[in-house]
Amino acid sequence: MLDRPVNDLSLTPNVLKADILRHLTFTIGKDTASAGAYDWRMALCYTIRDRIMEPWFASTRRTWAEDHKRVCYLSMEFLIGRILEDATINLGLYDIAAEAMADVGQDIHDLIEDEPDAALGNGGLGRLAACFMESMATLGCPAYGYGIRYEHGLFRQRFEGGRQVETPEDWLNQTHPWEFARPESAYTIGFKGEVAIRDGREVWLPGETVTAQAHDTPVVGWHGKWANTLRLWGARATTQFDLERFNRGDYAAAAEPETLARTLCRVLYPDDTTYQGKELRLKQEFFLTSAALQDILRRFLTDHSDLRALPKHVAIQMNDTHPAIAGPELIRLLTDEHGMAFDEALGVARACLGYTNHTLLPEALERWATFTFGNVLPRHMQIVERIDSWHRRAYPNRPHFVGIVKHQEVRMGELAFIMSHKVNGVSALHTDLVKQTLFPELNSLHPGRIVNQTNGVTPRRWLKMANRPLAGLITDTIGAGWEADLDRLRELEPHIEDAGFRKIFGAAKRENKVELSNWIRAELDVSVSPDALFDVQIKRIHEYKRQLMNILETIAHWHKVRSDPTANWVPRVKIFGGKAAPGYAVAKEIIRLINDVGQVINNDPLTGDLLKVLYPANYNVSMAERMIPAADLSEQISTAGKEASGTGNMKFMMNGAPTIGTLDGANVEILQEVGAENFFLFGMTNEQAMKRREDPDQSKKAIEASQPLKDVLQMIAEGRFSPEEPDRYHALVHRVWHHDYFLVAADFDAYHAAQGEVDRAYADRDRWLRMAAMNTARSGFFSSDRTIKSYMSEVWSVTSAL
Ligand code: F58
Repeated sequence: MLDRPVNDLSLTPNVLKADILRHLTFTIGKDTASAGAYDWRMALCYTIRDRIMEPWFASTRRTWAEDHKRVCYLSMEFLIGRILEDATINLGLYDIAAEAMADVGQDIHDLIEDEPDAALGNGGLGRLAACFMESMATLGCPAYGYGIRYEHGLFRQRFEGGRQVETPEDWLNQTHPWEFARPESAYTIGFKGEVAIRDGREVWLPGETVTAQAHDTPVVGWHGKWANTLRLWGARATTQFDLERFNRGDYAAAAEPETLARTLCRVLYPDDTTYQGKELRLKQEFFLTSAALQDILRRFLTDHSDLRALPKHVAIQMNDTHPAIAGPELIRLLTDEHGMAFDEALGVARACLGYTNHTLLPEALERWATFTFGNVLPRHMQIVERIDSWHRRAYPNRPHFVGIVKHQEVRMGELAFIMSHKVNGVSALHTDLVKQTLFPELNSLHPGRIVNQTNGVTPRRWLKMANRPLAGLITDTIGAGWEADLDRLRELEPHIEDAGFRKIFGAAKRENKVELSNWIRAELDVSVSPDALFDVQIKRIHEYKRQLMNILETIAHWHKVRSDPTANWVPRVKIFGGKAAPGYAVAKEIIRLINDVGQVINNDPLTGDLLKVLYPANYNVSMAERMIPAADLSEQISTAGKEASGTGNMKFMMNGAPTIGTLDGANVEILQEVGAENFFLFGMTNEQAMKRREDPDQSKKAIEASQPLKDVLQMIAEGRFSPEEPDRYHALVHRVWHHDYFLVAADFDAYHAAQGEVDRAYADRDRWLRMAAMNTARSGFFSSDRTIKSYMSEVWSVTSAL
């Protein structure tokens, strides 16, 4: 019943309540007298999940009945966050569910808050995959997301003496109520071993195997019209438990196969500092990819026989290079297991595959030592070499340095590029840089292959769900329907001229700020005024994102306020959030500095409420949902040319927070949409940055020329923020003076000046409200529905099944 209206009129709170009570009794095994929040939440989740089944089955049936082309999105990360509230809202059941819960004495808010985040990702790349899943479901684009069911998602962060401490995330300690285990969907995944010749053909004889087993989570779109599947692979031992060895007392050896299986799905790698020696990571990547491809072929062969037709039916998207082994693995399956000729298999694979690049940072581009690669995947090493020589023969005039295997390394970027029919960047600027700097030779050999697909975010989660007050105002002003047609936000524009509208817009923001202030008081024991300017930088901690520049500027501001505390300062609350990769020492030093600075500033009676620095630990999707609607100012201050796109920037914009930012990633397009008068632009362009780096003394010169920055660095070097260990930050200060690749010093004054402009704009309430509302009104372009529609037509050649 795909055209069932979302507000199924026969559905009343009483009907839902009966379902909840039934689940409480028969699924959870608790009675109402002893049920706690966890039990009630589970009962509610199962009740909501029940309602997804019909659209889910109907979607699957229709896809197969119409033999509809489908998208398979391969990603090492899906940063889903919580599911309950999102699914309930998409099904149009929120109000009914809230009433049903109230009827049994439970507050739905508390239950929503009780759900742990599914933190199966590091940052933007993983969250993008989650937004894409939701948009594909909303648009009726038949799709499977393929990922890994990590036992521990991204680590949990806490601060000890201001330092990041990592502990394992244990989201699977509780039952995950949204998934269905599919023990029958299992595939054998091999590693290592050798390649033998049998009947004149290569045969891979793996030395180790594990079994990949599917766990399916339905992803329901807006109004419950369509639901797709997120299929996450868990691992189990292929070989039977070795009872003989166990009985001999050799317990460790008996458990070896289980250990390999457990290790594979244990943790998500949060590291982009280096890829050296990460055999396990390579195994994880192959595990995901091989399981997904075997699944894709098995499904295809259930009702087709000619594998040459695969590209007509399946588009496979590689989310970054992590699943780039898909090229050689698909060729291996088609040739070794299904008897296709190599050249034909290569053509089929390339017609199916697409590759999205998410970074220009050379250290984050995967390369595997041929020794490691050949050891873990000996058959694939041969295939990679064959692809390389095929490409060499097909393009004899190519520059000699274009190749997949070079300097005893397998370059996954080049492999992904050569094995794809389309390669895309994630913002207009990034795509240009992918063409010019990352793959210039491949781009000229394959003109037209690189296309741009500017990222987007789902407005259902990031506006409708996260920001009730603003979503309510939007519906009251322009009517319902904008949630799935975000360009309609433009209809708000004429209303911005209306003082009454601006007032309600301001009140909605304030409501969110009051809520965040209450949370901050409860979590951090700090009082902040909701009338202060909430200035927010939340993202992975990385040098290129320049949280360091933010905290240095905060110190400069503090210094200024102290010198004249009675002047008419705009009170500011500086909010940071984010995790550093455990092996990334410099990022961890920045975290510690922010916390140390916060300690001093927050306890300074002279500045009092005029400035606070907050850094709640363990930033995740749920924390973002709390902070973004309450933000006044969005910090997007990366060194130009380094942030591929950014997606947080889009979420802030949608929620009416103007950006202070550089000409980097999607900031460029945000600026274009919202206009210079509604954006605080500062800093060097990518070209200027590249030129600037040619001068080895550039940072020294910038510091010498900036009294505020000089003072700030002096204060840090003297131990003003680390009195118990005055030289704690000597190395950090030294780096800013002498090895400032990310141009913190060179951009500092421009940033400081832009922050002054922010203060002036905020002090004029009316001006600020216009800017803020304009940001929301012009954010329609950044819906992931737009992005997905564009992938569907330009990359995947898939149409909607709705
Ligand atoms: C992010 N990449 C980009 N990588 O940094 C961001 O500009 C972009 O908006 C986003 O992708 C979506 O396109 C990103 O999040 C990672 O998290 C790495 C994954 C592999 C391990 C190291 C981090």
